[in-house]
Amino acid sequence: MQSAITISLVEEARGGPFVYWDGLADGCRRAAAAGFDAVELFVPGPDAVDRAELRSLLGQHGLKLAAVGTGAGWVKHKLSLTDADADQRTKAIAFIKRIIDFAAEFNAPAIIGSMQGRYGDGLSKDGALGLLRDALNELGPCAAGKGQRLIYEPLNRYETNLFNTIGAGTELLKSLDTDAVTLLADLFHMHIEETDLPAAIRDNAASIGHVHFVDSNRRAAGFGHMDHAAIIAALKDIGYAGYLCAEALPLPDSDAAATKTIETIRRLTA
Ligand code: LER
Ligand code: MN
Repeated sequence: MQSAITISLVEEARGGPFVYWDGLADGCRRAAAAGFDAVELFVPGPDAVDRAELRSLLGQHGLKLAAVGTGAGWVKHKLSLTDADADQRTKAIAFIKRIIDFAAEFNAPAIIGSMQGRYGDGLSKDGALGLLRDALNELGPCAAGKGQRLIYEPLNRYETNLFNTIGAGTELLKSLDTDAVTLLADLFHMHIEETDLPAAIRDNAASIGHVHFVDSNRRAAGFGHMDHAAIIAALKDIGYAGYLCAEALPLPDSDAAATKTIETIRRLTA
């Protein structure tokens, strides 16, 4: 397992669960100093990051790019894959395709979280689920064409009413025509929705492609009451070799959140 930490470049998301907020250079420097293997970026859009600058910063600090989040499509532009309006859905798909391409230039996958949307507002549950499947069936092959998977993130009930558990996410993957989509197990969402986190990991072993490694209160792993030892034991059991990425609130500050995360990862993966 490898470690990663989030950098948000989206001003509108301030207050959200990302560790670094002060730009790419600052985030990369601090991530490397704290000992992380990689960074995960939350970008305002596909052209917001200067490719040459990112390549240079990753090289200079010996970091990899773990993944790129697409959530700004929702936060900034209110784009969703399950919008009742077809033009809005077309724009949402185009936005994600361009982030898939950007991330793939750095050998990283894109993540679909809040851009999945929700049903209601003119759409039935079945209608929304059908639209989400159609979108993933279109976007999965785009990612595969670039040598990547596409990461789909089940969210807790307060953020979506589509898929809330890893088991439901696995059923979604099975219903797709593409095998390029994999699941993001975000421990905070799982803490709200799952009956038993280690069991959910073991039961859905083949579906899990990325982990948001965080605590029960969305603070860094070690600052809440989650049993990370049992979770890491389950991830070891399934042979998980992907990232443990800190998508956590910068509390009491970014550096303390980073240090607590890396201590927890090292203690439990040693
Ligand atoms: C995105 O990764 C996520 O988990 C959201 O709940 C954060 O806004
Ligand atoms: Mn997450």
